[in-house]
This record gives sequence, structure tokens and C-alpha cells, in this order.
Amino acid sequence: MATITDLNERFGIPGIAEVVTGENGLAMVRVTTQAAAAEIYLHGAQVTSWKPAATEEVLFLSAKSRFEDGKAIRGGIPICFPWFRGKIDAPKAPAHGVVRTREWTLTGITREGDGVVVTFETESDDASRKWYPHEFRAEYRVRAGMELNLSLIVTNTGSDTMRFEEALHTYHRVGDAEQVRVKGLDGTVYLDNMDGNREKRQSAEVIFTAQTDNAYLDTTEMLEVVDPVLRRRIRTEKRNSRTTVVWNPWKEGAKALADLGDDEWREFVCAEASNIMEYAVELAPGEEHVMGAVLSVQGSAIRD
Ligand code: TA6
Repeated sequence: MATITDLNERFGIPGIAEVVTGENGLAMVRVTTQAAAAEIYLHGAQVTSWKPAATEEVLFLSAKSRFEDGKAIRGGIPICFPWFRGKIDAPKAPAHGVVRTREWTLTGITREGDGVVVTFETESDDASRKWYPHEFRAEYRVRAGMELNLSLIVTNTGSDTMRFEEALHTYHRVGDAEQVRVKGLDGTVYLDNMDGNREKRQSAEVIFTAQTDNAYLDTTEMLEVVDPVLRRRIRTEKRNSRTTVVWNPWKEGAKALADLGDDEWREFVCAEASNIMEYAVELAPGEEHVMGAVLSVQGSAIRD
């Protein structure tokens, strides 16, 4: 296992991007360019911070997050794969799959225009085969600049067809979740996970008045998190994503999460590019699937 110093010597770009020691000794890539600053842990290949120039932090990160092997970092953009939420046929399996709680291999850091591209990969192993009997390689490409461009590339490296769910579980940092509106889902059918996954239809913008956990189906629409407190809109353009999940734990959900402060529920909303449930992806041997999300911020987040 390469040390952080070895990784920085091999991949670091002085003054632009370096591999450093993050929370709890975990390796992290820190990007600092004129266009943006960003932090990405090798643990889970998880983006935990993105600040385009002249903009406040765009992603939420819990002050109580654990940075431990086998645990997911609470915040940023967790990668859910190869299943979403609990595994239906294996209640003891880890929620949201096996890749957000492991260290990914850093495979590259390169400059590209105003941004920096950081690439990671992970693949099936005995730990994944315990729950998911397929062979895969997952590659993750993060381009941090004035936009945050994410691509999750899954290749079926086995000899049988594989079916998987995936999500880029983005925690958008907001001033007050009770005042936020999410646009782009008006008229879309969704399953309400707070009401027995009953099928409903979204009327107008999504607002938050209680614990919210909706899976919007058959939608490729751009999402927009409208935040009147930070006076900004965070947009997500999806690529090859047929579902969108919107979540806020509210007061009672926050209390049930040991790695989230009781009052932190107000500071984020999750709106997630995904392919879940009946829109899970099916790959034949040798096939590849790329799901993407491009985040951008409009308006000034600089408080008066
Ligand atoms: O994205 C919504 C969701 O699936 C919710 O059901 C809730 O479980 C959330 O993810 C957080 O999951 P986690 O395993 O990170 O606590």
C-alpha cells in the first residue's frame, strides 16, 4: 500500500493538487486552483468539499462524520453501488453497497482547462463477492473547476450479466432546508419511502416540511436546489441517469443518525443522480455504463 508521501510524489502537481493527510489519517486529494478548491478522499473516492471561485462551500459535511474504514463519510458525495439503500435479498448487507466504505485506488491527477481531473478505480473482490456475485471494475472521474463534473464508469469484467443500482448521493449545503425548493421534478411520478413507497406524483417544486425520502422515476431532468438563504441555485445536469432521489432526514431522522448532529438536518438537502429500482442498469459481459452529473452554482453565496 503506497504511503501518502509516495502518492503525492507520484501524482501531486505542486501548487495545483496534492495528496495530503486528511481527517483521521485518511489520504485526501486537495485541489487548489484559481477556478476552484476541492477535497476528495480516497476512502469511498468521496468528494467532501467543492468551492468554485467566489462561492462558499457547495457540499455539506457533518461535523460528526466518521472517517473510518468500513464507515461512510457523512456528507459530500457518497458513491452508492452496486445497490441502493438496503439490499433486498440480504438484510445484513451494508446500506448503499460496498464501494463508499472502502479505499479506492488513485489512478491519476491531471490538469484540464480551468480544472483538475482526479481519477480513481476499484474492483470486485472477496468482500464484494460476499454480497454481490459479479465481477466489475468501477472507475470514477472527478473534474473540479467552475463546474464539478462527475462520471461513474462501471465495466462488467465477468462472464455473466450483472444488474446494479447506483447513485451519486450529493449532500447540497444549504442555509435552511425548510426554505429550500428543488426544481425539475414537477409532474414526475415518485415512490414515497416515508409512506410505504406509495406511488405519488410531484406537484410543482419539492419543498421540505417533514422527513422526505422520494425516489423519482423515469426522469432525466436537470435538478436545481434553490436556496434563498445563501442566495444561490445549485444545478445538477444528469447523464445516463433515469431516477432522482431527494432526501432530508428532518429532526427525527437526524436524531437516529450517530454521525449527524441533531440540528444539522437544516444544513443540507440530498438530490441524487441515480439508477435504482426498476431503472437499475443491466450490463452484459465486457459492457460499460457511464452515469454522470455536472454540478454548477448560480448566484452569490457570499453573505452580506
Ligand atoms: O438517499 C436517501 C437514502 O436512501 C435514505 O433512505 C437514507 O437512508 C439516506 O439514503 C442515508 O443513508 P445512509 O446509509 O448514508 O445513512
